[in-house]
Amino acid sequence: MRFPAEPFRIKVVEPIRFVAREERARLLEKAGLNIFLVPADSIYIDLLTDSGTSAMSDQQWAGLMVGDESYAGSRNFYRLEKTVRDITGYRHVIPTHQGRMAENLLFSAMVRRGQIVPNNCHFDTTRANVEAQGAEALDLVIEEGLDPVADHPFKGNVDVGKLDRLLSANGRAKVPLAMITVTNNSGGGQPVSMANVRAVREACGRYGVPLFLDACRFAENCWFIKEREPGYAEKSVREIARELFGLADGCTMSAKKDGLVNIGGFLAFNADALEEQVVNLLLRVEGFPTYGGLAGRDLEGMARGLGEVLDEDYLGFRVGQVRHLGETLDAAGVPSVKPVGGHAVYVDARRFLPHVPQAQFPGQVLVVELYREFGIRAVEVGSLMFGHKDPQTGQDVYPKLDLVRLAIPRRVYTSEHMRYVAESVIATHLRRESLRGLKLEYEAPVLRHFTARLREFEPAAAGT
Ligand code: P70
Repeated sequence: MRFPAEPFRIKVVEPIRFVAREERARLLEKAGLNIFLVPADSIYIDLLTDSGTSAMSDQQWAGLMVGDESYAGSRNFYRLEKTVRDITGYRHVIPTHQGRMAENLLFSAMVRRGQIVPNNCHFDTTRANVEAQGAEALDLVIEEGLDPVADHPFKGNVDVGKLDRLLSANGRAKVPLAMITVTNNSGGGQPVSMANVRAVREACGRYGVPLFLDACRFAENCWFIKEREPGYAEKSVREIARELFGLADGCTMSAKKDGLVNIGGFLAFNADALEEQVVNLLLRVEGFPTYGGLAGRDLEGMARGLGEVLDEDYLGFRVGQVRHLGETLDAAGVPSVKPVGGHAVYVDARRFLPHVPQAQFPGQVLVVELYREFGIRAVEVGSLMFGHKDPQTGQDVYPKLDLVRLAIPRRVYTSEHMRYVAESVIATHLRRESLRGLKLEYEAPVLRHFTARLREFEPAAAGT
């Protein structure tokens, strides 16, 4: 259960506040028990997301001072372009302000009404951008990827048999591109093997369908390939990344994850014909192609971050820190998705709180408790986020799993912070039977988890 110590030391500190329990309880009440509505400076350890929350290095901060804010032809763009070309091998590099804009540009250019885009699992914004074109976003992850306790080294893999059947039944006219998300965030941050990406490439190749990677967490995925896939232990993560990107025709990237920056992203690909369409759209909605909605200094931070994320001492520490949290919880009997993914530990709230039915949001119960008692912010990925009424029958529909994600920001928290998180979750688990379900008081028609308001059941009414 050991992992490498931090391969960095701390030069700048940012104080975090541990507000009193009564204050936390008051803020929660005011927020309608919705953690998205609690001000961040009243949170002690914030595990809401690993996106845009990384600590930049001294080299990245120094890079901000050499930002060239010219409207066109900024030197930082050329550095970013070279960095992305070196890592991916793709010819065209289009910066964007974050990942979802890269998705928007790609799907606007390539996807039409009535078409189907397969993926292992679409992330929410990817799905929304596919659906905005009037197309279907289809998830084809392997069976094991949907089972929280199945032990498989690459639970993010695509079911190639299903993909092949989809492609042979529909062909390129109906499937304009295929995607693979590395690592598979919606499936628990699980990696995809090189062999699987190669098999997907071959299936797509047979039907002339281009393949794109949703590459937000590509470095973490490559680290898992090095650790787990036969034949890769002696290869550098940089070599593995080059091979991985080489199997696809392009990628979308939210650099807020493995770009180690607080804002930024890009779309990269080989096809010359795609460039013209994408640039024309970019000019209308995002900016000139040498800045793509970002300042020159942001481009420099991204170029430097993309280099740093491939450092193997960093990756060993990073993936080790997340795994250690997962294994500590596991050893204490806290149920979670296994094996631990690259960026987060997902606690299984249905098994944690078997006495709280899905209609009473077990995941959110745990989220509320972790903040009220310990000042920790996690995020519910379950009945509150995905539950809805069936438009035909009017019945409530719940997702298979109610998970609580503890996403670990990169280079931000120390091992002592992680020990505090583990002890808090374990203490909550020990008194789990005293936790009560929640009731929705307000829900918006779409993406209700962001604005929902909830209330606790009175003790006498619990379970009814
Ligand atoms: C997360 C964030 C973003 C993301 C992703 C994949 C695989 C694209 C994007 C979009 C979003 C989030 C969720 C809950 C709370 C806060 C933030 N994922 N593809 O934490 O990228 O945000 O840059 O447009 O995971 O998982 P972008």
